[in-house]
Amino acid sequence: MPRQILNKNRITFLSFVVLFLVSNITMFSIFVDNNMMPTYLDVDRKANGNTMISTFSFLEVLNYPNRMLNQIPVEPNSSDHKIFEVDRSGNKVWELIGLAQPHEIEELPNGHLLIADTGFDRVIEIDYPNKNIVWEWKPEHINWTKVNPLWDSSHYYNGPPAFDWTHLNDVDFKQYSTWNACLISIRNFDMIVEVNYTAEKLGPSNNPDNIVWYYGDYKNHSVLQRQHNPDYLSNGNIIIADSENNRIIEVNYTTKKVEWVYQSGLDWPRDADEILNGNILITDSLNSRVFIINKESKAILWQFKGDLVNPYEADMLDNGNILIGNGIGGVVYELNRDGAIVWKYGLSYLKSVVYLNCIITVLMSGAFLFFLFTKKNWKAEFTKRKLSFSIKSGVLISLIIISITVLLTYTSITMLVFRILFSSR
Ligand SMILES: [Ca+2]
Ligand SMILES: [Ca+2]
Ligand SMILES: [Ca+2]
Repeated sequence: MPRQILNKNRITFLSFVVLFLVSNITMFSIFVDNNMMPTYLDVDRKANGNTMISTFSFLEVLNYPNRMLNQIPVEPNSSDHKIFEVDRSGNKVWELIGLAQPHEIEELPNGHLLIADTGFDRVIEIDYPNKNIVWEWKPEHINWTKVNPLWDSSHYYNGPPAFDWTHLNDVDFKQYSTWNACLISIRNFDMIVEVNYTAEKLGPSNNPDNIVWYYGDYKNHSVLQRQHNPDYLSNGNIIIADSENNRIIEVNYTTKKVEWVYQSGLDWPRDADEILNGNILITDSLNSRVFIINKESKAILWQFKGDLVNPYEADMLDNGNILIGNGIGGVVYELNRDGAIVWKYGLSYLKSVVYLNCIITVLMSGAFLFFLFTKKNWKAEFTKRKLSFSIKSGVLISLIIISITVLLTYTSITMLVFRILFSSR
């Protein structure tokens, strides 16, 4: 009799293990094959209400986990790396492929797009909605010694200018009264440069004389360390997410002195924007949070952590909502100031996996409990094997409670594991 029970137990247990594996693998394949689990980097709301999203697929991460490290170029027309535009209903209305981990999109006043095409080490301008490249700027073409006589080629070329050697990760645009400028972040140079865009467009382009300002110095990490998203401030200074120094700094444009620092509890911040009233919106990537501080007092005025996994950047929209490119979380969010989601694009793979596994765990534990309570001879079991029975029941009931708790509150373990696995710097 006990032998039979044990066999049934085994069969039930094995069935559920198989169910776990099959359902998880199926779900994973569906998400990966359909490019439903991308990494969202820059997200911008356009004047027409659509949203521009720069992304690369999770398939890319799986196939080439060390692409950047080993400088393995992206195939020229790979659709795994792209920028696309979605309308309010989530319809894709425009798409540009042929990029490599594009990190930034900047809509110009004439409707053209500036793109930081990170892996291909360049800034390109596209005559949107066409897709012709009308300007290209590459650090590779710059004679850096002309920018600073102390910089010879060995200063920057710690390898041949192959794929992703500079990791050029941002471009910002500014209209001065008589000329226009681009602020470009060259991460592996630990440096940002301001380029005279007007002069570049007149040509010849990629002219070192058109670099009118720079900040940072290769490997001098007390100045900058692998930064992201430098922006012009309204006072003319530059704000920079000094990512691997875990701080946000404001640099005086004239003196190049650091005028303001925020570094309280940051872990790889990748974006800091000046918003209304001079407050600062910060994307704290490895802490998976987006928050707003008062610039003077540095007090946190607003914070959102729910369902973010390694977010890349956030913008405050004209309506006061916050748009977030949720890194490897698989979803772009627009939140109101109460933290409620008012618009989203994409599906959360992580969330789906957690839900699926919790549901299976509840079912599995429930079935075991049912089996225990109905098949066992209560009185006999209690006197004979009280301890083992109680432990079994206790463990299963705990599993159910834990699963329900995770189902209800979400986040936690799976999120943390994914964060650690895929937060490649
Ligand atoms: Ca942008
Ligand atoms: Ca930016
Ligand atoms: Ca931003």
